Amino acid sequence: MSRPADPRQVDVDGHATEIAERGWTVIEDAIEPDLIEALTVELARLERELDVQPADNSFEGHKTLRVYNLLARGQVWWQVPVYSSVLPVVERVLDPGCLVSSLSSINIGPGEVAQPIHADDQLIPIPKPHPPTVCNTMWALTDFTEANGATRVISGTHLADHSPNYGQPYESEPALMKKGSVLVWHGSLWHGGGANGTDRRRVGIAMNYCAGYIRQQENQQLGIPPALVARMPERLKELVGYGIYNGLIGHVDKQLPANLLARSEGPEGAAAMVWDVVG
Ligand SMILES: O=C(O)CCC(=O)C(=O)O
Repeated sequence: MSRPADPRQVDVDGHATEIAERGWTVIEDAIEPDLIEALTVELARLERELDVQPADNSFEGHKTLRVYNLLARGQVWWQVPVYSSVLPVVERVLDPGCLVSSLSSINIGPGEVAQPIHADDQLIPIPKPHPPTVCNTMWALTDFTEANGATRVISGTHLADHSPNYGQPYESEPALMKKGSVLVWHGSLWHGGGANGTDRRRVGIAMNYCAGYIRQQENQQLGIPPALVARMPERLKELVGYGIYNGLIGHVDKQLPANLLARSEGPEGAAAMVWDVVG
């Protein structure tokens, strides 16, 4: 396993403030080069072996390859949700009870057009603006340039009282990143993948998180075989949804879901629900 970038180098407060104020931030040089290399090789293998083809719709793209449910597709991906130079920023934006919402790749091919501007939380029917219920990240496995389709963002829109109209053109700017950097944004931020006018692919890993009290976008409990989850480190088990939020949400007969997994290494016995604590 690769060693994560030194989390002490990451200004968690500064990044969280930037997200609160403009809706997005870039953590530069966040990913260790050997992990970038491992993810790049593994993604290429998956795309080949799964014979991944573009979905051919305006949202997922016409020349874009996406592989979903990556945590079920190899242990190299298990390093991503818990990565120590990124997760603390997400925990500051949501809270430490946050969950993996989805983990997928977005490989934008030459000639791809821009994705419609959207907000990742726009299907959640609660009035806006609201505190972040979603916090998403894009790991740059290649440089992200204006020419090759860097994610386009519209600063400040996470504070708007509505979501964008799908398909309407908006003025936006590219979130430029060097390979190895990570873009983090508030789920209400208006954004979209850029057009790729180059002859090279723009490859990113979309590591998306949500608050511990809302539903995950990809169903992690069904999508990842429980026997596989049982082998995950405890923090990753919590992040995929086998913990309980605020001492209550997600329990099974007052037990931690992680305890009910086959071969779980978690503590045995019933967990203290919030009911027990309040007396
Ligand atoms: O590929 C990108 O840069 C952004 C993609 C995105 O926002 C999405 O698919 O929801």
